[in-house]
Amino acid sequence: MLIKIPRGWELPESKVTPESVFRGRREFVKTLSLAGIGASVSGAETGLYPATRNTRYTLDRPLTAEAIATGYNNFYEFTLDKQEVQHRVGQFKVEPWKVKVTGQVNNPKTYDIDDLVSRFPLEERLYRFRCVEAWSMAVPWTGFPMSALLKEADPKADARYVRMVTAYRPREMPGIVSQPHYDWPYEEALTMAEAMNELALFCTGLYGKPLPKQNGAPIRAIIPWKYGLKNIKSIVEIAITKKRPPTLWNKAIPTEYGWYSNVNPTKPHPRWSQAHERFLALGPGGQVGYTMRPTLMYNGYEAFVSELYTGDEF
Ligand SMILES: Nc1nc2c(c(=O)[nH]1)N[C@H]1C(S)=C(S)[C@@H](COP(=O)(O)O)O[C@H]1N2
Ligand SMILES: [Mo]
Repeated sequence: MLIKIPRGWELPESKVTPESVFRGRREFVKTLSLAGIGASVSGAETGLYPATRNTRYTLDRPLTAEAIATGYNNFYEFTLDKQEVQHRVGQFKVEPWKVKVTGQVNNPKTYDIDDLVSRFPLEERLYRFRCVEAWSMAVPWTGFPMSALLKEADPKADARYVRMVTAYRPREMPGIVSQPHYDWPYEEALTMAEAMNELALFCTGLYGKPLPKQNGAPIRAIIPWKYGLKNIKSIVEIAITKKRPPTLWNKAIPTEYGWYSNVNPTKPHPRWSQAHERFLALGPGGQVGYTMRPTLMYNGYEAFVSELYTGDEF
């Protein structure tokens, strides 16, 4: 449940990172279970975190507390209850992990996750993150540009789209079993131009550490100008296609969740306005609160992505 809390409870970025500063707050935020328990740390990942921050990407707001980003999640393969996800990921095995790169490419390949994170230099970027449900965060992600992997795969001339698929493991993901009406596995897609945009990342970490399971370990997509649902978690397959791939949410409710799902304050969801967002922040008792902010066109990334669109995309 969201409790409105005053602006003063927003933490300045300097108070949230580095981790050593944040750790001092853990007593204070004990009503939220903290990340770390679910984090996957494989041998090859040791020493990769924290990655050097790329200062080209700056925020206009404080970073969201780590306890919120890792304790208030959408990951329907586990449960629809955001604050329960972190407690349902225990059976999910993220090591070993392979990612298959396939389709219209000259160099199809199945990568081991350890190979991926050592092959493509990791960097940290601070991005705004906006869910279609109207809550938002600001998160320090660690990852590498999608373009780095796509260039290595070497798309053929008729490659138009990038399709991404989440692991499908009913025995490890209890939400798949309790919500059989969704068309699992979770799938998302981008146009090739979107995936090649400098902002689009494959992420393997957050807050200077490997991704916790609830955030999509060991690898997920981060496309910061799109609604959260495009930011597919726990990816096992990346397929380059000629035809536009269907996506889980667009197939499920096409009138509510567009294939593009670009953040757009002027296009309301049929049941709520998108003009404002609830920027999540930690309340005095460690509860999840928020402050209202105007939604920015393309989530504030207009300068990077407006050339990709006419503005009519949905
Ligand atoms: N596989 C998978 N990926 C997913 C989802 C999901 O349910 N399953 N939820 C999406 C939605 S709606 C959001 S808002 C973000 C949430 O990411 P976070 O929990 O790291 O904040 O993940 C996205 N990626
Ligand atoms: Mo979302």
